[in-house]
Amino acid sequence: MESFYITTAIDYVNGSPHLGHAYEKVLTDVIARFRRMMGDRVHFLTGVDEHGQKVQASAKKRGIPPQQFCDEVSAEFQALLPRLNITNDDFIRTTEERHKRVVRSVLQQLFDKGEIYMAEYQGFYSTRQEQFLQNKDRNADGTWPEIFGEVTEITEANYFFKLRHYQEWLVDFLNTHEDFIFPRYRQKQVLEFLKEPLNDLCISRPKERLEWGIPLPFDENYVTYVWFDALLNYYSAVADKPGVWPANWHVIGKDILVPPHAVYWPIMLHAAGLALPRGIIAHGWWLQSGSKMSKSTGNALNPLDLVTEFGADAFRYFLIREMNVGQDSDFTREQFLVRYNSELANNLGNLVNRTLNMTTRFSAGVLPAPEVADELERNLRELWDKTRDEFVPLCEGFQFHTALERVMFFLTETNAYIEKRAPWKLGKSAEAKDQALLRTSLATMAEALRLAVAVVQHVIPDASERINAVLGYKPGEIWRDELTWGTRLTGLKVEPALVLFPRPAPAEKIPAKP
Ligand code: ME8
Repeated sequence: MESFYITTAIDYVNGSPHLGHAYEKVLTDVIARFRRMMGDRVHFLTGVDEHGQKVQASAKKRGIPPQQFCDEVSAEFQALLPRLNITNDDFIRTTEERHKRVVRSVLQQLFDKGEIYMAEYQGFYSTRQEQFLQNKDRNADGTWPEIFGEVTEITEANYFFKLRHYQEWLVDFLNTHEDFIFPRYRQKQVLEFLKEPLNDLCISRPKERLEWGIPLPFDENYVTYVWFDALLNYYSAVADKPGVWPANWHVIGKDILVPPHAVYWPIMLHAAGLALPRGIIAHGWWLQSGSKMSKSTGNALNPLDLVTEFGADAFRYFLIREMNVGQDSDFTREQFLVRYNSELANNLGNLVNRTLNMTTRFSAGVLPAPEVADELERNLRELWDKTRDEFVPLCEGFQFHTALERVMFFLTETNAYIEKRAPWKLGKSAEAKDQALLRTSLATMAEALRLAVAVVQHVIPDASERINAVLGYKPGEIWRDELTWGTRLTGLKVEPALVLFPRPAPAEKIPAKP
């Protein structure tokens, strides 16, 4: 059994979770569930990033101590996970003792090795990104890009980590590990960034400016820079779990790839003598009318509203079906409703209804054995084989949107098969040949449904479980064995009905134009 360790970014707790945060959890969960289906021993970590200036400022604004503030907001992030049906094995908070202990021990080790030194720093700082800036980060007209928010100039004595010393090593590493970053074109952007000499990384903040952080073990007048603290969560959460580190994939958004995850993190690990992860998945942004959904811009959607309205499965399905991992997508309610109606309610929902209805009506609720293999049955079976053969490599390559598209096509064709066979007509005939075809059509639609469920269960786990339950079916232990067209359902007693994706009220189908 292969060990598979996957993480999400840890969210800042200076605001409530939004759709972008929810997407990252869902995407990571879909990968984790898929790897479990493939037989891996999965460890899935998510959590929250609780230190730093932003959190300190947000707590101050509310007039409460930072720890109390963190407790409140972290609870909100944590509560989101079961609502989204996320199967994380662990949830880390950077204010936890287990994390602080590891951060301090890594810092001490790097300090003892001479990788950290003290110097005077003069430069620009973005609080929104918790990042020091260089002149090359400016726009052509000298202003700072919007993403950095307010930028201030500071001068202070601080501790620095020898990033520059490892620049060549990192370039070599990336050149010899061409698929370290997914999608691959982002790796080129990192190499582009590394063409300029790196500055050493300032890893401390004087306590008088920022109190809310992990004190440096070798100088208690300073706290640890929030990124140095945060990145180490991936390791601190499993430091005492043998055989889990290194991570397979860190799932993050493209905004935090360069420099934190693609430059600081590999160098930190290498300098500390720790193994590097297999790679980093950098997903795109959910946009609203073309701009990034975020806490700071105030256009963030509350994911729970959609979950309450449509259920976790529909929400998960939309996010995974709509977004090509790595690229941006615009979120619109119209598009959500289009996919909900045409793919979930119509395609999948109809097949479920027809299978249950017709089996109840024509076969006393018991799934018959197939008896005939005419062209229509053979074609559908061939389409399944093709769908299945494409499915695994697509999911292994994180092309879940295409994998779902193929499954939807298979469902469309299954519904078309039902139209062509028209069991409701066959049911009126007393001829033996028609009765055999009727039984065959019932067995065929049920088997197609069982197979489709087997390959969407990582995306819509609740619906999948409920469909198997109404078919009276309990899938076997080995997922891959489930993917062969066969007669596993013969003789099972089905339930008469199941409402999976109720349609939204008609008035809601066509959103009013503003
Ligand atoms: O960056 N669409 O936290 P964060 C898609 N604490 N993803 C989005 C998004 C959007 N509109 N907005 C944010 C941090 N995200 C740090 C991470 S990791 C050691 C420390 C993603 O709360 C974002 O790209 O600002 C990131 O991966 C995650 O949400 C947390 O963002």
